[in-house]
Amino acid sequence: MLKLISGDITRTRADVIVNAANSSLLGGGGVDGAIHRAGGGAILRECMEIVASRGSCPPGEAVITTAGKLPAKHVIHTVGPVWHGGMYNEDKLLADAYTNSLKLAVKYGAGTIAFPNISTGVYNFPKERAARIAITAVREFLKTDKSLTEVLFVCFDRENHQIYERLLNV
Ligand code: AR6
Repeated sequence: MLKLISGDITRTRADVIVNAANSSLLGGGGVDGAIHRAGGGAILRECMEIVASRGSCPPGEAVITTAGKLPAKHVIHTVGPVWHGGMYNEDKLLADAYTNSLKLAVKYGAGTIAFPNISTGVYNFPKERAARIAITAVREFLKTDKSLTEVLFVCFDRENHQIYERLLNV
C-alpha cells in the first residue's frame, strides 16, 4: 500500500528509510545530512567500509547500512540522477534508484519502507516528473512483490506534498 506523509524522514517509523545520497556515500546536505546527523556516526562508518570495499555508488544504485540511532532497522542509501535537462537518462536512473532500493529492502526482510523525494532538492529534478516516476516504479514493483506491506512517500516540502496528494488521489 502506498502512503503519503509530510515531514522529516528521520522521524518516520519504517523498517527501512531511504537516503538520497551522493556517489561518495560520505554525507552531504538535505535529507542526507539529516539522516547522518540523526543516525549518528555508525552509518557513516559503514558507508566508508562499503566505499573502501566496493567503490563509490553510481546513480541508480543502492547500498544498505545500519540505521544507527534512528528508529528504522536499516538505511538504504541510493543515488538519484542530477537533472541535466532530461536527455541524459535521468528518468531511467531515477526509476532505478527506487526499484533497486525496493529490491534491497525485500532482500533484507523489510515489511515497510519510507522514501524521500529523491533528486528533487539539490539535484534539481522537476518535482512532478520525479513524483510520477517514483509512483510508477513503486507500483510496478509491488505488482511482483508481496512482502512489502507499506511504502511511504515522505514529503518534506509543501510543493512535493501537494503534487503527491494530487497524483495519489488522497
Ligand atoms: N526528510 C525528508 N525529506 C527531506 C528532508 C528530511 N529531513 N530534508 C530534505 N528533504 P536533497 P537530492 C527533501 O537535496 O536532490 C545531498 O547533499 C527535500 O525537500 O536532500 O537527491 C546529497 O549528499 C527534497 O524534496 O537530495 C547529494 O549530494 C528531497 O528531500 C544531494 O544532496 C531531496 O533533496 C542529493 O540531492
